[in-house]
Amino acid sequence: MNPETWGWKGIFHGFWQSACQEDGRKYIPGRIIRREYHQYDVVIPHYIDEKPMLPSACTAGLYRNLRVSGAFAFRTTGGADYPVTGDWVLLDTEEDSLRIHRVLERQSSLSRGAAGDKTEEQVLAANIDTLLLVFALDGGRNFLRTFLERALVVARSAGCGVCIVLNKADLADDETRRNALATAALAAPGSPVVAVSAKTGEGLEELSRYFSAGETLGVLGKSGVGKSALIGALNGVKGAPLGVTVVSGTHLAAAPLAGDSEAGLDGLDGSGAFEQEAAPQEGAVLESDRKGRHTTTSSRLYRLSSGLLIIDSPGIRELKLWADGDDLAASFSDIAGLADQCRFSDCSHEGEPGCAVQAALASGELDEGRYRSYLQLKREQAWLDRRLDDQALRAEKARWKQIAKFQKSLQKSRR
Ligand SMILES: Nc1nc2c(ncn2[C@@H]2O[C@H](COP(=O)(O)OP(=O)(O)OP(=O)(O)O)[C@@H](O)[C@H]2O)c(=O)[nH]1
Ligand SMILES: [Mg+2]
Ligand SMILES: [Zn+2]
Repeated sequence: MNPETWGWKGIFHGFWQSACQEDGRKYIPGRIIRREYHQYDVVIPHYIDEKPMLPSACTAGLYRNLRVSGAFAFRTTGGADYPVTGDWVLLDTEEDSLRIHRVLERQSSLSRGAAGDKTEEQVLAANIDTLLLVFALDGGRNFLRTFLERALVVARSAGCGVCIVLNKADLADDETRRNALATAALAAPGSPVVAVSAKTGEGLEELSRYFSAGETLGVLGKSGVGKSALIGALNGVKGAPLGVTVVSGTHLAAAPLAGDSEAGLDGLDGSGAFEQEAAPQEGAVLESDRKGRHTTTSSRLYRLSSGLLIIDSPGIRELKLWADGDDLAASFSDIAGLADQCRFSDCSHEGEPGCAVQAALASGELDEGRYRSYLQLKREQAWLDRRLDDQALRAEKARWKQIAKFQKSLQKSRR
């Protein structure tokens, strides 16, 4: 089982080697597959070509409930620095237990503004190649254009690709389906949009054709739209054996659960490294209808039988923007293109003379609803920029105050 099967890329290899050199340690790389508060489940893949990098005491496998090292906790400033599901981390022993010493630079990070008054980044998952924006065509509020537009800005800011999935197509009539597909295509020009049903399997083959083994997918959507059911169903596509490769079992900190054998890591041989999870399975669609809701409570990385990696995440109620002006402009490239033609370069498009956006609205070229979403998101984004500037200013002031204090105490001691 080589590391690529867990999403390892050349760029991480470079980060790993320079970190080892910098710190003079033989770090072991691993991927976070689950986080529970400050405990992490980490997969250490087998490094065929890098055997000497693995200390002999450590074997490939799944390690549960690891923590960050003391030095890591000391160095970090904010919550966003801590590992999340999908992160590649560097491990080393500390006081006889395996600890996380570093997080390798994220190639993408799915973030939103944290809940509450603090303006802070909350990272939901990392190193996602393509994010599935999942909606349900069940007639309720599970497919809203405004939410899709917001999610697209968030995905853009995350730095990953996007695929729009309209689930529960089995519950939608032809017209609902057509309208939804058209709305999604308008909001996300260029991104794939697929109507599927985790229940009947419709559209799943088309969806899986967009991805290949070793790629990491994420899901983003409201609770109950069928994210977990979709993952279970994708795992069963094309007659592949059912069952998701994951963990369950005892809390064994820093103890290898798998032998050093290649087969041990995949877990499909039942070696004990991985067990089949009851949660998302193809049967979950019918199962949970009977037994009540199986709502997902923490993000978790699954390795499907096809070799595709997917991070299942809890449903989100609120998606506060964590993005900059460029992310917004990229998601609304049609409006950004018009804005370039406005008479004033700082045009707010809310009634100035010579405004190309207003002209496009009047001619019907630009959709009114899309325009309103844009204004709303732009206001929110500008507010975020101001808050971050304020915070940076306050931090800078505090730093100078500290320096002044230090100088004063120096002068005192010299007297
Ligand atoms: N009819 C129909 N029902 C579905 C489909 N997909 C999922 N469901 C049902 O929708 C409900 C919610 O599915 P989940 O997969 O738990 O939804 P989720 O998005 O993971 O929800 P959270 O984990 O709470 O975020 C379950 O009762 C599923 O059986 C589908 O394609 N068609
Ligand atoms: Mg779920
Ligand atoms: Zn304008």
